[in-house]
Amino acid sequence: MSTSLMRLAVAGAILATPGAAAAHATLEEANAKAGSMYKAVMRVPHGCDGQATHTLSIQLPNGFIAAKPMPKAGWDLKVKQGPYDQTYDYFGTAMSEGPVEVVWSGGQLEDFHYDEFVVRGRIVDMPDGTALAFPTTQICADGEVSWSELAAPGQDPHDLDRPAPILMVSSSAHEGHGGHGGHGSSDTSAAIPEPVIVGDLKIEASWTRATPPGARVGAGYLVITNTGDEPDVLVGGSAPFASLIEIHEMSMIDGTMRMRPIDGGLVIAPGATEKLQPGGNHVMFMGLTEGIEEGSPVIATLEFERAGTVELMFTPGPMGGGSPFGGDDGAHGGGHGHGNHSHSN
Ligand SMILES: [Cu+2]
Repeated sequence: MSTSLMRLAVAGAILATPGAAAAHATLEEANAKAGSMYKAVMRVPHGCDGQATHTLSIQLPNGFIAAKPMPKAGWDLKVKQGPYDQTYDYFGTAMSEGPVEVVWSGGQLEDFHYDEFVVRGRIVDMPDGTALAFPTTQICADGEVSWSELAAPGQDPHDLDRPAPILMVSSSAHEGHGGHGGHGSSDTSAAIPEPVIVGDLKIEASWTRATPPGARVGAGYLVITNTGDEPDVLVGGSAPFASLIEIHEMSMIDGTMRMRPIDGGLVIAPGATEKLQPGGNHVMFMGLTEGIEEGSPVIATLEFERAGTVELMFTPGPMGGGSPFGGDDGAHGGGHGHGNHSHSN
């Protein structure tokens, strides 16, 4: 049927029926902990519109690293390698690339059959409540079904015709203190530096992450409050340990979270507090000329359109870990440390 492709191109309007909701490709276990191994079992309940599926591909999200697919009898297995969104620490090894897509082909999943496709990998540390999409495509003789739609902000995922299978990641930080063990920093959280005031801006809790050997990029996180009546814009900065500073945002591109420079910089509206944190907006230290080590704070200069430049100390947390100040963003109330003024270093 040569019309199948055209029908697919106009998507759900034609094919969506209430009954179809039960037949989505889904993950058997849709919840996992950050910092754990996760076995993604993709459940595929049928072929495409009457035809058998001969090829199935799963795109692996950022933050799901060192993935290994399970071979299936009767199917050829191919793993596509590619760059990760950042350099991750994998048990002491810097990992900046790896499997990004798995393709099983040459099989025969009949429309009236059900099958499962398995990939195991590591979920890196990420903020509580992060949604990881595993866009999945079934290819048949005359067309394909792509489970790759993502809910826009405020949209109910149930309204999607072809939703991408989603894994919800919860943070082990919510289990209380010391959940990570090993690096020993959880019960000796670094003192939060005094807020730095520059113009109408109050800047708090600036931190970074220790980088694995050979890493070329690092990220900076901080909380900026605009106490004035005019908007200000974080446009960039400079640092002696990096060749360039960019201000990045995260956005969904082709079903994966990717980071990219924010056009024109990050606006801090009057009265607003902007939290730059893992999984969201961040300061990107590009072209690291030296690694960032836990216990050795680094100094960088940030530049704001109105407030001008400000020198900040970024306290490194553990490699791939959370804020050295304890909380998700380090900006929880009270208990500011002494003798750790950002501007005096
Ligand atoms: Cu970035």
